Amino acid sequence: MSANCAADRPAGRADVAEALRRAGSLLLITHMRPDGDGLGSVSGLWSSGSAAGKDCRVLVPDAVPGRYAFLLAGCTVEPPGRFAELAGQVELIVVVDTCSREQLGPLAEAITQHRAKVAIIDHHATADDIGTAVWSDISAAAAGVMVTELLGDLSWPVPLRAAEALATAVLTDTGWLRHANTDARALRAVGKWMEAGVRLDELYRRIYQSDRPERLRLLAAALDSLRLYLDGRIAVMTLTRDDFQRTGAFEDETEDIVQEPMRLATVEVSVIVIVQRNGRLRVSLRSRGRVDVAKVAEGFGGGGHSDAAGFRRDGEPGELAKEIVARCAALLGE
Ligand SMILES: [Mn+2]
Repeated sequence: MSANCAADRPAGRADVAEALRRAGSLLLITHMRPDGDGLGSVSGLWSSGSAAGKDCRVLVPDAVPGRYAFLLAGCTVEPPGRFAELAGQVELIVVVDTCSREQLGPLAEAITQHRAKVAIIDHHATADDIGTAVWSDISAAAAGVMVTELLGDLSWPVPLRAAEALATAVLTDTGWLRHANTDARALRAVGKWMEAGVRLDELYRRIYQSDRPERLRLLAAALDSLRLYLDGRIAVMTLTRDDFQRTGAFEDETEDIVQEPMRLATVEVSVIVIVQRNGRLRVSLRSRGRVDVAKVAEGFGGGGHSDAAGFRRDGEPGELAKEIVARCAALLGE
């Protein structure tokens, strides 16, 4: 019997598929600091849902990074200020790639009033009680894998741009099929969209080889700040306000820089501390597997996956870096 047989499907998947099938109007939402998975999944649902005759609206609680603007080209992206009005109008609110109120930023309070019509499609461990139809699958490499499977269940038409968006979702959350979360299920989703006409080389170029020189200079500044601890097992980089001013880079151009120290054979954990425009510190962590960085981030009020997590905090970058290194060292048994 195939793993795709209806009898084997988790209840959440059937509940969410049914909610999507029934609703005539959808409000599609993803998390703060939206990434390729959140935006790609929303975009895929938006264009496929629209092709299926649904009235689809998209609302993003934070700025859309330039790198991913193509995913929502031609789509009216509603600001968070319109949430209350739109949430009242639509039949179903679909929250994709998060189930954490904190990750919804300005919508965190308002969404609780609409629990009865909220559906969740998510693959994170942090799960608040914000929806009634909830498909949470931490084994899924990306929310885009789950949306791919849902669209198969629904038999909705999938225009090429939806296929591109969903391929982007899976490819970006798996580090272009390099990270430990890459599995056969993720490859099947990508394979499906390749068969629909998606060109992976063109997507790669559009997403990762379309940087501005300012971003490359910011990367240089980050590499220049690299400090190694514990025989090179912990890497810490810092980006200051001066780095942004000097290079002219934007705050949304820091994505994936934290990945760079993983080029070093010794590195188990990579950390980047970024001083935001508002003066707060934003920290991203990556792990090669020995340290559960979600646990580290949770200790500072954040969260994420065991191999990719983050948090925000007030403080001084050097002091915070020391604290993080000490926590990671403890988890490495040092
Ligand atoms: Mn994701």
